Amino acid sequence: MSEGYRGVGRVLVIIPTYNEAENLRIIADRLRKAVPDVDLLVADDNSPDGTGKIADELAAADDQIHVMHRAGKQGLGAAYLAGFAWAAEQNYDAVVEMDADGSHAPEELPHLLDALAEADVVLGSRWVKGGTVVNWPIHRLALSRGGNLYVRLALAMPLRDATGGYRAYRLAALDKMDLATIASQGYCFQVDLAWRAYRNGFRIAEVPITFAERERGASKMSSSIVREALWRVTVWGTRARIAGLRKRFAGQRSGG
Ligand SMILES: Nc1nc2c(ncn2[C@@H]2O[C@H](COP(=O)(O)OP(=O)(O)OP(=O)(O)O)[C@@H](O)[C@H]2O)c(=O)[nH]1
Ligand SMILES: [Mg+2]
Repeated sequence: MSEGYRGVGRVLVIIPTYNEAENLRIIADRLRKAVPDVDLLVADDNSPDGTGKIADELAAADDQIHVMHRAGKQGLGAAYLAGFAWAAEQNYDAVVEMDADGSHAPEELPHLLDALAEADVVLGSRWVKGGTVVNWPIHRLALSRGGNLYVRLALAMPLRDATGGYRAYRLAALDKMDLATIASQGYCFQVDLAWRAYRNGFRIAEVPITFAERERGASKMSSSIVREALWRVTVWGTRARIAGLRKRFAGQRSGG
C-alpha cells in the first residue's frame, strides 16, 4: 500500500482486461515506474487467453498490484463498477480508469492527478488543445469526433471528450453519482459518468492526452457498442429537454 499522491490522497488505478495477455505486463510495468505512489487493480473478466494468470503473477510479486477475477465477460462498465466498489471498501481517495492496451500512457498520469488536486473529475482529453491521437485510421477519428459532437449537442454538455476512457475521479464524487442505477455497458459507460458528474455540478477538468492506437491484441470495439451509446445518449438528452421544458412551464404558471 502506498503513501498516496500529493494533493489527492490514496489512488487506485483500475485496468479492466479482456484478452490482454500481450499487453498487461507492459502496461503494469510502465505504470509502476511512471507513478510509484499509486496502486493498481486489474479487473479481469476470466479472459480465455490467460490474462488473469499473468495478473496473479504480477500481484504476487508486488504488493501494490491487486487482481479481481470476475466470472466472465460482462462489459467494461461492469468491471469498472466492481473496481470502484472495491476501492471504496479499501478506503482509497481516488480512482483512475486506464486501458490495458497502451492507448493511455501511464507517463501522462501525473497530469491527470495534478489536475484532480483542484477538481472532482478529470478527463484525459484527445480533443482539447494539446491533445492528440496517434495512428488512428480515419474511420475511428470520425467516430470519436462525431460521437463527441453528438454528445455535446444532445446533452448540451460543454465537454470536448466525453467518450474517452482515461480519467480520474475522487471517490467522494463517485459516491454521489448514484452508481447503482447505471445500466450502460460498453463505452457509453464513460458518457454516462461524465453526464452524471456534469449534472451534479462537479468540478470537471479536461487535460490533454496523447492517445495511441493499440499495438498488440484485438479491439473490443463493436457496432453494438456504438448503437448502445447512440440510443442512450438520445434518451438522456430527450429526458433533460423535457425536464427543462416542464420547469419553464411551471415557472411561467407560478410567475404569471
Ligand atoms: N474486464 C473487462 N474489460 C474489458 C471488456 N471489454 C473491454 N475491456 C477492456 O477495456 C479496455 C478498452 O478496450 P479496447 O478493446 O482497447 O477498446 P477500444 O480502446 O475502444 O478499442 P481499440 O483500442 O481500438 O482496441 C481494454 O483494457 C480492454 O481489455 C470487458 O468486457 N471486460
Ligand atoms: Mg483500446
